[in-house]
Amino acid sequence: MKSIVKILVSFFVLLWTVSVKAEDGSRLWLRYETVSDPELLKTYRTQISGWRIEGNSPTMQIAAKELKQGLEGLLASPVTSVSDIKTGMIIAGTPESSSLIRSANLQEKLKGLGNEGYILLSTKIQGKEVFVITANKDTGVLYGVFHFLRLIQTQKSINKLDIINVPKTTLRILDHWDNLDRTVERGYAGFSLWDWQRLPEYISPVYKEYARANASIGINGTVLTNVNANALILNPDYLIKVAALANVFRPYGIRVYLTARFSAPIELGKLKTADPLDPEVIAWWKKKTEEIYRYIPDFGGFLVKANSEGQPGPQNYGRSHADGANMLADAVKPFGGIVMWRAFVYDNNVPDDRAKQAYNEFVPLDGKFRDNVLIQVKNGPIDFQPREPFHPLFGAMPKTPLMMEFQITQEYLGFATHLVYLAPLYQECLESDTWVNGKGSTVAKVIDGSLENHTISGLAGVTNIGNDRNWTGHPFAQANWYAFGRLAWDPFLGSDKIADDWIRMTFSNQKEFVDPIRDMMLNSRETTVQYMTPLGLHHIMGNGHHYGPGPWVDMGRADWTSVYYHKADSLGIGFERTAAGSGATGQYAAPVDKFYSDLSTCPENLLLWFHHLPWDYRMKSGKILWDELCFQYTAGVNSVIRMQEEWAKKQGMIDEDRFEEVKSLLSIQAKEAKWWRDACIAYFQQFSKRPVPEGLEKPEHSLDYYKNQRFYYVPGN
Ligand code: GCV
Repeated sequence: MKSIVKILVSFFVLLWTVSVKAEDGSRLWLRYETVSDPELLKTYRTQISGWRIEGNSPTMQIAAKELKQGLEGLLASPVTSVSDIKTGMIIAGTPESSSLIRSANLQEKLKGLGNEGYILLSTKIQGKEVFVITANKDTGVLYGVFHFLRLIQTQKSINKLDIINVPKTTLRILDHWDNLDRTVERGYAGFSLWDWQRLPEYISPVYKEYARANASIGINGTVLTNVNANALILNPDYLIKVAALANVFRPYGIRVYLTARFSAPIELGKLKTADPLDPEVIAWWKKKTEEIYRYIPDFGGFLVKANSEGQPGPQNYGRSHADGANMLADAVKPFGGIVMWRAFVYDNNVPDDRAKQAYNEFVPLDGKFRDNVLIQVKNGPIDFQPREPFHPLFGAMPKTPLMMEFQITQEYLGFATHLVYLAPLYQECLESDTWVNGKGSTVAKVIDGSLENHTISGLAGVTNIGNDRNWTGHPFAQANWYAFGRLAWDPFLGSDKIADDWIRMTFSNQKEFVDPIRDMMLNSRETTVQYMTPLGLHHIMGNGHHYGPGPWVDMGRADWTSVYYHKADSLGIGFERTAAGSGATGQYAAPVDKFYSDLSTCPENLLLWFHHLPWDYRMKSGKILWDELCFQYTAGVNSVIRMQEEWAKKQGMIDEDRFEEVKSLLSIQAKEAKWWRDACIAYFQQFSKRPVPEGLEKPEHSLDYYKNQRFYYVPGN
C-alpha cells in the first residue's frame, strides 16, 4: 500500500513538473524545482528547520533572498527565517557580522580562505546541530549559499557537511564583445544586454539576474565592451551608465572592466598622437583613469586588443606591447586596477606561420611588464577552432602572469544552433602538459599562477549571452556559460562532474535522463570536430561570417583564407609545422616538440595541424588518410543522428517547450553536419582523386553547388 502511494505521489509530482509549468529557459540552472524524490524531500525537510543570515549588507540581503527562494522552491514549504537557534538551522555569516559564527571557533579554518573562499559545515552552536555557511567576506557567504543550494538541487547528501572551497584563480571574467549599438560581435543570442540608451535611469531587472547567475558560478568580473573597441565608452556620458551597471553588480562580487581603444587620446582627447611614451598621452590616460575611478571606485581595469586585425596599438609608434600595457598599468595602479593585454596578434605582412607570431612577439617581452599586467592568451595559437593544440605561449613567459581566454560563444562551433558542450575542449587545453618545468607543468598550473607563483591569475570567457529569453540561444549553450564559471573557479574540475550538476539543476535529476544526456554532452564536442575539422584540420569555415564550410576560400588576406591552413593539393593535405616546415613545433618545450613532430606519437586528432601528409598515408586504423578523413566526417554526421535519437527518447521526461526546442535545433544541426561533410569531401576529393570508401554516403551535390551558396545577414558578423 505504502509503495502504491509512493508511486502515485511521484507520478503526480512528475506530471506537475512536465506538463503544468511552461519553461522558456530564462531561469537557467537556478530553477529550484521541488526535490523530485519523495524520500529525499522528506529527509531534507527533516534536516533543515530554518535559516538565519547574520548581517545586513546588500550582499547579505541577496544571500538571504536566495536562501529563502531556494529553500522554498526545493522543499516546497515555507522555510522561515527564525531568530532562536534550533537543530537543523542554517546560519550564514562572517566572523565580523556574527557573534554566533565567532562562537563556532572557526578561526583556523577561515585563515586560508582569502576574500572569496567559504566553508559549509555541520557543527554545534549553543548545543544545537546546525549548518554553518561562513567566509571571511560577505561575497564568500553568498558563494557558500549557492553551493549549499546546489547540493540540494543535485540531490546530494547534506549530512555531516565539511566543505572548504577556495577559488584557485583571482580573476574569473566574462568578456562581452558587445558594441554600443547593442550588436554583439560573434553573438548568436540576440542583442547586447546593456541598454545604453536608457541607462543610467532605467535599470533593467535583467542586470540583477545576470549578476545573480554569474555569482552562482563564481564569476567576479565582466568586461562590458567589445575588444574591437569604441573610445566613446570612456566619455563621461557613457561612464555614468557604466557606473549604474557597476552599482548593480557590486553586491554580487562582480567588478566592471572596459576595453580601452588605444587611439582614444587622439579620438577623444584631440591629441596628435597616442604614442605610449609621449608625456601628453601618459597624462591623458592618467586623467582619464582618475575620472573613471570617480564614477566607479572599484573599477577593475582595462582589456586591450592592440595591433591586431586593424586595431591601433603601440606599434603604430614604433613602441612595444610592453610600452603600451605599462603606460595603462601605471594609470590604474594607484587604484588597484589591472590591465589585461591580449596576445591575439598576427599580421599578414609578417612572412611567418600565423600560429607562431604571438609567441615571437611576446616571449622577448617576458619580464618587461608591470606587476599589474596579465597577458590574455587564447587557448590555441590560431583562433578558437574546434580543436587546436595548446598555445605555445603557455609556459613560455614565466615572469608574466598569463590569463586564459576561452570562447564560450560558438563562433566556430555551429553558433547557437549546434549542441556542443565545450567543457571537454576547455579541459583538454587545461590538462595539456607544457613540460616547461618538467612533467606535470600543465596549462592549468600556468594560468592559476601556481607554476611560477604569480599572485594574480585568471580565466576570461568570451561570452555567449544576449537578450534572448533563454540568454544563450540554444538551451544547451547555457551549459557552456555554466562550465566556464565552474572551471574558472577550479581549472582542475572534470567536465563530466560539471555536466552532471548542470543537467540536474537545469532539467532533471532522473537517472534515465541525466546519464544519457551527460554522455551525449561529453561526446558532442568530438562529434563537432569530426563533422567540421577532423584530424587536425582548421580554419576552413565560410569567409567573414564563419557560417558553414568554406575549404575553398582563397581570396583576400592569405591568413584569412582556408587554403593557407589545409594546403591540400594532389600530393596531400595538412600544414607542415615541424622543423621540416614552419618550425612552429619548436616553440614548445623539447618533449612536446618531439611529441608533435614525431608521426608515431603525434595524436591523430592533430595530425594535419602539424604535418602535411600524402593522401595514402597509412593511419593507425590501417586505412589510408583519405579514407580515414571520409570515415571521420561520416562518423560525425552519424553521431548527430544518434544525438537526435537519444533526445527523442527523452520526450515526457522534461517540459515540452525545451524538449521541442532542442529537438528542432538538433534537426538543423544534423542538416548542417551533413552539409559540412558533403562540402568538405566534395572539395578535398578534387585533390585526392579517390573514391569515397565503399559503404559511406557520397556528397549529395556537386562542389560548385556548395561553393555557390550565399548567405545573407548571418548573425554575429
Ligand atoms: C573581436 C576572431 C573573430 C573576431 C574577433 C577576433 C578577436 O578573428 O572572428 O570577430 O574580434 O577573433 O579575438 O579579437
